[in-house]
Amino acid sequence: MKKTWWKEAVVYQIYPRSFQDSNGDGIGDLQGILAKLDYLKDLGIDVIWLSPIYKSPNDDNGYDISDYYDIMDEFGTMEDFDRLLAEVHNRGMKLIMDLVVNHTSDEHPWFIESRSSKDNAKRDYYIWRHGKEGKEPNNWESFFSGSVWEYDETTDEYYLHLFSKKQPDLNWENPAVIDEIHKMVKWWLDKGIDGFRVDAINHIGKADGLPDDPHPEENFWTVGYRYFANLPKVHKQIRSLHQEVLSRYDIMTVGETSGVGPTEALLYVEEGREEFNMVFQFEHMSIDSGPGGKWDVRPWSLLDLKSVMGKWQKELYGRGWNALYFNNHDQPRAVSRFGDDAKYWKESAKLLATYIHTLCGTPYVYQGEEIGMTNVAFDTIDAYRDVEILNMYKEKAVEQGQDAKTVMHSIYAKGRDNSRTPMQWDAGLQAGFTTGTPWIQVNPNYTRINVKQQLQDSDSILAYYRQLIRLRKQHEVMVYGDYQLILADHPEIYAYTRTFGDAHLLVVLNFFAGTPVFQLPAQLELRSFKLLISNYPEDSATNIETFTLRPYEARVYAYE
Ligand code: TEU
Ligand code: CA
Repeated sequence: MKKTWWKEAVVYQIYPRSFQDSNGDGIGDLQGILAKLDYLKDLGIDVIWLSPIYKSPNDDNGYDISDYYDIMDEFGTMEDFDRLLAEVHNRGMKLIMDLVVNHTSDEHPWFIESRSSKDNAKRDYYIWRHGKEGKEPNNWESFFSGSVWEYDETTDEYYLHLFSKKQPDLNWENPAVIDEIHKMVKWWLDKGIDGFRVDAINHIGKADGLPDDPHPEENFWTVGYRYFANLPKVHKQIRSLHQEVLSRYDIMTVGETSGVGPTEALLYVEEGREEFNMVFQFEHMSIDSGPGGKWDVRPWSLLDLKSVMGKWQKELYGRGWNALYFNNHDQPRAVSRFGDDAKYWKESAKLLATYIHTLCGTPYVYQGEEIGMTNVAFDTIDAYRDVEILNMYKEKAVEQGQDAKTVMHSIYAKGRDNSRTPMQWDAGLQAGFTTGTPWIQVNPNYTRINVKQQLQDSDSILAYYRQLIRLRKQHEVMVYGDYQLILADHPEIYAYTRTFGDAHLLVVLNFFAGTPVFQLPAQLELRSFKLLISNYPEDSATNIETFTLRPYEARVYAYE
């Protein structure tokens, strides 16, 4: 197995809008991030991933770009960025940007020109079609509710947008678009950034002819979705970007590719494919969703998590590489979703972190997860900001007349704003995020959950993350070790070993509030063992053959 820096790294994702405001306008910014670099260095972070900071009208908080070559006004200037990059490098850390090229903002000059007339040079930078019998060109559904088509009066045609109507999809069949993207990516890499997280890249290829989905009544995620997700044609474009640009730099790349299983993911990440180093898959993010998708909230089972993640660990081992995460700006907070953000808040936050950091792959820490930030439940829809939430609420509660309380509960469980409330730095005004009025309300539990309090508590979640990350640097078996599941059928205990040469780890995780008894399988022989980390005080009487686990208890042993 080839050893590289991006396999050994821990990545920290910053959602700049909610991280730290330096000028009191209630919006996070680059100077705010600069002020927190030592905090990240002290945590042990190697790579920082910035969600988009380019010029944007912020319909989707930066994922709608209107100028790839400049910084959005709210976040500061290009000089601020250059200084931030230099200071990140001065601390021995790296910085990767979010590359959003499936679509632009409708306020990008390319789109303004494209929509101006049917015969202008940039018309085919985007995907325009005539209506069909006075309706949209086909029946595909947008991720942000409604049709993927928006009618444009000027030229009496529709343009395609998989996301919001202010995010028109670029036409990746057009060589001029590909040239523009390659040029822009090279420009940023020549500035010295260390790679990219590549947004929604699995959607850049659409089915030839843009055909109707013949079964719109069926499950969107298995039928319609397949007309614009992970089509074979996307690999040609990604490989071209790799060969023409990415391959010329010592960088890391992580593609965002929802809808793939490990076999399909290998088409993106297998060594030799010359596409991405790793991808964010979503299979473990749907174990609590029904056939209706993310808003169809269902209970999840540990056996599902074991089978999904076990597949990824086994199939990519030695062939590709996993990106390991439970949290990001699109997902609800894991401690509320898969842990217990009430009685066993601290224990379960540490348990979930232990899991992500002891699998084989690169762990991603999303801002606030390192202090156990939780979901939020605002009283009214007016407190929410996310375009996906607002569109869904309008479609379900207003237009379809679904029960508003039920819709709000699905937002409380799965809404993206759960992870977009301001970072909780201290128990002071607005959690120390801003001296002004935050663009979105702070989670009221900031007085109890904040960085300042946890920096002073050696038993805090923050201290535990620092310890976990440090362990990773001391034990390469945590990075490169082969994953072997044990106790496969246990409904509460998730246990596995990691092996790399003669280094071994035994990881034992109790994912619930019960007190199950761990039985070491007969085939496992531990001549000697040492507890490396746990979220409980060490039980000195431990008989490694069998011991009772405490609620949400995590133990990691090194053994021979
Ligand atoms: O998310 C894209 C994304 O999540 C889809 O690829 C996925 O298939 C769908 O949501 C179902 O899970 C990225 C960004 O992370 C997100 O914040 C943006 O809103 C979106 O792209 C558009 O840029
Ligand atoms: Ca600001």
